[in-house]
Amino acid sequence: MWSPQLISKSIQYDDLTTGKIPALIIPEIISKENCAVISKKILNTSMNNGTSKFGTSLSSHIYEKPKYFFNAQTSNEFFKKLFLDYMSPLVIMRQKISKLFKKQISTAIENGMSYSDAVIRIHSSNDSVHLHRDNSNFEMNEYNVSHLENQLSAILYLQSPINGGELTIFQKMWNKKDEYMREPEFGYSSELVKNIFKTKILPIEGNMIIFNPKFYHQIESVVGTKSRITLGFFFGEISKNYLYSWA
Ligand SMILES: O=C(O)CCC(=O)C(=O)O
Repeated sequence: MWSPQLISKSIQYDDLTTGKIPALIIPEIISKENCAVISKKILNTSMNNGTSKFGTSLSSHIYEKPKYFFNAQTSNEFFKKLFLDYMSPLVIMRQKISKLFKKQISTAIENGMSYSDAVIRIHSSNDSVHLHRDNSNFEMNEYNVSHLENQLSAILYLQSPINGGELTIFQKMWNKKDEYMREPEFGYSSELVKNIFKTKILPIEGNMIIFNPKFYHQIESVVGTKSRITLGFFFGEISKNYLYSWA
């Protein structure tokens, strides 16, 4: 059965990159109490500046490389300040990944400039994310990270919604020929995954998941007044023992 696996000694990096398993769940890497404190801080900041996304992402700077690195600097500073008062969830995520795969991990550097560390996303009632994939090696080849081998995605759930907001992963990897099914704005036609086996992951606060972003995936509609908050980044192999991450 193709279903998300809980962390265990037998899980290998390749199990995710080859698609043998859809995702890995590492439960409670930070406590629910810490999740609540961090989420409160994020929501307060979000209310003040009216944004539902914090942090610079490569996908919104595909053709603006200098601007991406400039914004990444500001956003990395912002995260340092945001997580100043307690053990940074970003640091904890990296430590877990490093221990799990026995590889070092740090944010990618290109020409002496740092990539963006991470992105926080807030999804409120009725928000959903359409079918998409996030492998960067097709349209982002101006950036060195797009050439990294075996790219994966790490997401930490900081706040669970009352209901909904599941991550659905379809057992189908992106292929260049799927581009004709691309929807003009964002993502792909749901026709692409009609009759394709799928699995769902509940966004449980404190849990980190690792999955292969080449698999088509979508976020189901959030139900209720509590928003769904995540912290995420991508990573790939710069060598067999070293991972570079970016957002
Ligand atoms: O938030 C999640 O569960 C998955 C994240 C996702 O789909 C994305 O970052 O593209």
